[in-house]
Amino acid sequence: QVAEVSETDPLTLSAWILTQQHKSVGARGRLTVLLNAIGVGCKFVSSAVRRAGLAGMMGMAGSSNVQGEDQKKLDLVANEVFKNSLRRSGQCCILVTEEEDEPIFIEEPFRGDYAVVFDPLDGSSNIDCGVSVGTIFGIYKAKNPGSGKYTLEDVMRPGTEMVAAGYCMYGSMSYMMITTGKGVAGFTLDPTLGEFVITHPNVQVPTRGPIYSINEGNAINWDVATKRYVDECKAGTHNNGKPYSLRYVGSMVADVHRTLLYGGIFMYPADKKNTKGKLRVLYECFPMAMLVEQAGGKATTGTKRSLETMPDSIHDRAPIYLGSKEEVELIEQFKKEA
Ligand code: AHM
Ligand code: MG
Repeated sequence: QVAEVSETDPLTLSAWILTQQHKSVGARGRLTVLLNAIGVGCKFVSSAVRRAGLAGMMGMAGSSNVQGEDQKKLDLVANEVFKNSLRRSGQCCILVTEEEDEPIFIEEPFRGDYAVVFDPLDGSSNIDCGVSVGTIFGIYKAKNPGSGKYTLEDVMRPGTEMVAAGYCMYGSMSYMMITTGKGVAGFTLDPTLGEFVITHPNVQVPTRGPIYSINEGNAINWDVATKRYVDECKAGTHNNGKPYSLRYVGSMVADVHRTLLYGGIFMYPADKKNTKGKLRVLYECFPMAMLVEQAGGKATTGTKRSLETMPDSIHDRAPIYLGSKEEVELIEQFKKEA
């Protein structure tokens, strides 16, 4: 899956986005501008994440530094960065961010035809200890482009209508995975160039993978199908008696990133306490489900394809099981049998 990077001719994210645009008949380059704005936001956040400990940005919201300036927590900084970059791109009409209760309607002259849903810094419990966090985003095209009329209905839509989605993981390196509905491409931020260069031109999630990823601390509240699946992972029932490995970072971006590359399954089920699970439909489940499907994997709520969920509010939640096709199909089968 990994491509060699040419030292003298690296394919950068911006160049790749342009080539995608050239493939779409009638494209006017607006999505290109928007995706570039997201790329810039990710670079900014990547650099902020790397400096966070030194710059005193760790968990310090509300406190002030020696100059008496207010210091912001990294997730609030990331939110401001993306809001500004998206607004300035001139391509957005509505933004939905995990950090804000209300949707943001972009005013003229900055308004455009795309609605962007995002989690600027996901995995907040991992920020202060330096473990991987990430940005997740999904993009819809407004229902009536060019009309100047934009409503909440432009974002309250199933994930099948997203035109692009992706995430950036701020880990040992910063990785960007992106789809515009024609497969998944992966980029790695070259810190010396300050550019994302293509390293995974065509990501394919393996059809099986002996890794399961779930917060097992919630096991007491799981449903029958989830319990059965995890028990069978441990027993190696579907792996010639060899038990699966458990890997759980607690940052969705990191857990999904590993699942895309190594295969296996990532689960955040509904349980007795959280009857809709934890993860947010619009800016956590949908973008990841679109990426996984575009990479040949599957994503389900347990009873239906994740992307076909209709969110009932912008911060709605849904259970999710995603990853290798055959692992997800086992869960679907167990749900039916339960
Ligand atoms: P956050 O948006 O508050 O960071 O929460 C989302 C995160 C996901 O990244 C991760 O998959 C999940 O919460 C972990 O939850 P838990 O700590 O319950 O296992
Ligand atoms: Mg989140």
